[in-house]
Amino acid sequence: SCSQLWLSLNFLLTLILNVTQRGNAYTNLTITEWSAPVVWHGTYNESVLENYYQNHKITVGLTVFAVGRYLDFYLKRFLLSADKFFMIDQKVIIYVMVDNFSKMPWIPLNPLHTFKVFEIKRERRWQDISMMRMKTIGEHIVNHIQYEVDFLFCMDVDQIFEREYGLETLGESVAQIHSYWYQATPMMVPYERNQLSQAYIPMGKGDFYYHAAVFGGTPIQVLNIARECTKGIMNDKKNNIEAMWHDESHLNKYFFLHKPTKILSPEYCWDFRLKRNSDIRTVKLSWDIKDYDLLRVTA
Ligand code: 2GW
Ligand code: MN
Repeated sequence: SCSQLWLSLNFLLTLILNVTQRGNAYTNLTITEWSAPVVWHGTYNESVLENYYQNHKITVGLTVFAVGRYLDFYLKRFLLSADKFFMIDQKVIIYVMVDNFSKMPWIPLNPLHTFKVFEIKRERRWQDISMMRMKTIGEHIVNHIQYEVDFLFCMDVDQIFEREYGLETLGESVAQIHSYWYQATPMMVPYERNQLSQAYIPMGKGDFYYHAAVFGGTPIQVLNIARECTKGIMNDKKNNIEAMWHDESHLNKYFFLHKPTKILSPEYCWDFRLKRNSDIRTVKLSWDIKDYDLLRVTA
């Protein structure tokens, strides 16, 4: 009958939605199965955090790479916004890795914030520019960063801080939910599916799809992330394989095996081209514009 058909259609639809989308109950998930907080705007108390850190002085590090056209186009905007919104009132060291020291934009910084600028060699392929960041981050943590900061973030340069990005984001190991996939179930997300790749995650497994544009933690944890990802990338190279989303695929594999202790909501790395629903209350960091024609021609 008609109503039976309607019921089974309804059932089918619910089934499809359950497989492809995290239901509404999950969109504002504030704690994971392994009891890690998922930080959304409004889930933390700023004055409690500020009081605590008043008596526990810390320094926060931030690595950013700007090579080739990304140095001309993105770095200055990233740094200006970081100085304004990243860990206001905390000591910050921004580790800037550039391929041309003379192009460094020396913007004036808040007195608690400093730069350390390093010249790195430019990889020929853009995929390698992105992936080899993991190797460089690891080397710098071993050589000096571990003695200089209590927490470290590693970020893409093609983004802009929009609002206060503060103490609520600090943790042992911190992962960023990718804004494109925050409502998707693990079945749907673009994990690496080639079984021969070190980044392989079996269909249906996994927790969230994490964005490699932001990750962090204590220097020792970030060192472990960087080392494991570098190992995976190098092993794949040896076997002539490249994971679909490069370092991001390997980062997702890492956080699949070693669950992050804190997760940041898509408000912490939002793409304004996406339709914003009521989940996204305050955007703290947003994707800068991407003009592939302009940026990727010589990469
Ligand atoms: C990258 C791709 C194509 C052409 C150039 C570049 C490029 C990247 C470059 O010429 N110079 C440069 O400094 N980079 C650095 O690598 C820069 O810090 C940039 O933010 C980062 C990652 O490249 P990006 O931002 O163009 O990649 P997305 O935004 O597509 O990022 C995701 O996927 C990447 C792997 O494909 C990474 O995992 C990245 O962390 C993800 O956010
Ligand atoms: Mn990016």
